[in-house]
Amino acid sequence: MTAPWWQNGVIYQIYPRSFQDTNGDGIGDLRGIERRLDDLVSLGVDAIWISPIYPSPMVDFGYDVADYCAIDPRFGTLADFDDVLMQAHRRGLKVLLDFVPNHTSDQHPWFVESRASRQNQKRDWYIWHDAAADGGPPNNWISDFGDSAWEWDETTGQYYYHAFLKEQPDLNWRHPAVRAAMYDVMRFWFDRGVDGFRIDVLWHMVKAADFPNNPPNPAYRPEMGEMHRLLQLHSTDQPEVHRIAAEMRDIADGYGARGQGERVLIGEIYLPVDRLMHYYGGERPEVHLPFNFQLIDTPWQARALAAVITSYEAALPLGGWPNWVLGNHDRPRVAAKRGQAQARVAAVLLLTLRGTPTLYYGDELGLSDVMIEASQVRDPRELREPGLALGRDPVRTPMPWDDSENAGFTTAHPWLPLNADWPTRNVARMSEEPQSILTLYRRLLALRRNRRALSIGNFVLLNVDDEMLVYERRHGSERLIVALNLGAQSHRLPLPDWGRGSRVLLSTVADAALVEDGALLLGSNEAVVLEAG
Ligand code: TEU
Ligand code: CA
Repeated sequence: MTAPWWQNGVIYQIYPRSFQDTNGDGIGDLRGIERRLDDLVSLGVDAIWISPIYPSPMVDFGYDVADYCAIDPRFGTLADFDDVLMQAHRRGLKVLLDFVPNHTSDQHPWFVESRASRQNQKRDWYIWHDAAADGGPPNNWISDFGDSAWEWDETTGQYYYHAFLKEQPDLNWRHPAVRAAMYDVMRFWFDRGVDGFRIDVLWHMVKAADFPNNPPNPAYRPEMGEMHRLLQLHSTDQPEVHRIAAEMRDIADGYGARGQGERVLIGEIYLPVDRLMHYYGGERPEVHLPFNFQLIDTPWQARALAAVITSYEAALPLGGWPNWVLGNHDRPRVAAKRGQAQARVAAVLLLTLRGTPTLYYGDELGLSDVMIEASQVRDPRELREPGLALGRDPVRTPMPWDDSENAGFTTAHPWLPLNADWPTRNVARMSEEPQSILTLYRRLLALRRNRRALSIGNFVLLNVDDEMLVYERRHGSERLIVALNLGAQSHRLPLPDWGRGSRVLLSTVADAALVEDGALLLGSNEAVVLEAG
């Protein structure tokens, strides 16, 4: 039996504003993505996920959607999108869109209607509530971007709920008409040929019906950001969300069942593993891949990583397919957190663990967080709670393609500054360098494509100590050993009997790893993939 594409493939996240500009406005666009498809094929990924491209006031850079079934003119037209889709498919690449169902823009016609009067037929499409007895907000819920999650509406004399910005009112998913309208949106894109969706804040979509106060978070420290003052016990992860996820899955599965290609759903869910697992579904299947963000936050130590991997593997429900993420457009980049040497080790980890990896654009260059001057800040998260390093601009900077003007990203002034080292840290240059992290990513992706042990094989933890993490990936007679050195000391690791004669397929460090007398000699900050035989 062959595994479906979303199990053995690798997903690549594109932040479209920052990928490739083609019309000289300093903002990436769909034609830019189309122009770079061959680069993605040569990198070796299988699918692209494009962050939102729908018409939007861009208060949250597209996560405030004003029309779910169109393309923002800054990114192009629906025809441009169809071209991207066709050109991607011609190259064997799948295309995933970002679906933002929890909230719309306050400029969406639905919300314009909803706020027009209490009698409007779309009133209940959003979450309206009377003031508390003292005239204040209905409860203590805090927006993820700080401050009360309730906004007073003068015209109609009620508060509306927004888990994010006040310009992002939450939809009322308990309303059947909302569900029906949003399911039609999914069909609109599926009918055009889209291969799946990454679903924004899936765990936020349903709130406790009686809106009780959230309890205080005992672990809260101010530098975490105000949202963490409370535990989001009643505002997120409610039991009713699972029915919605199952209904979405039904829609996706309908296409596969009709022989129109398997469509995938990926849920953006920040929850502890035990809660996360529920989103695979119970009696009814839910999302194929509930995003697993643990590699982003786990301390970069061998024992901590081993614990995360084994506990996640153990928690997976029967038939649940794992997935791993090292970075995205909201979180610090892996190179910034772990340093350049360990960013290479992280690449090996991401691409040799069991489960679908999602790669964040630029991480294949070892791109780090870019310092943004106060005057250049664009992210509302930073603007609302400045100075806590919560801003996301540093990880959303333009892709450096070559050493021409503005790194080949744009002929205009880029919307965010480029990484200062772009004259050398760029795709063209690093493609020529046999030791670059980009070359490492290419080789890893090629290896993963050629070795089923890596894409769909079993995972067995072989060894863990203070600095070394060693595991086996096995498929049939194909047995690979992956050894990571998370530290700066070199190590000598005796290999299991079956692996004594292993040869090195790939290393993060030139000519360092060695198999000698049945032991592996691993250099400082080195990760290797060995093949037994
Ligand atoms: O992110 C949800 C989310 O959990 C993060 O916003 C998180 O709260 C924040 O980044 C903490 O650092 C999704 C999108 O990925 C994000 O870009 C949007 O701003 C948000 O939803 C609202 O749509
Ligand atoms: Ca542009």
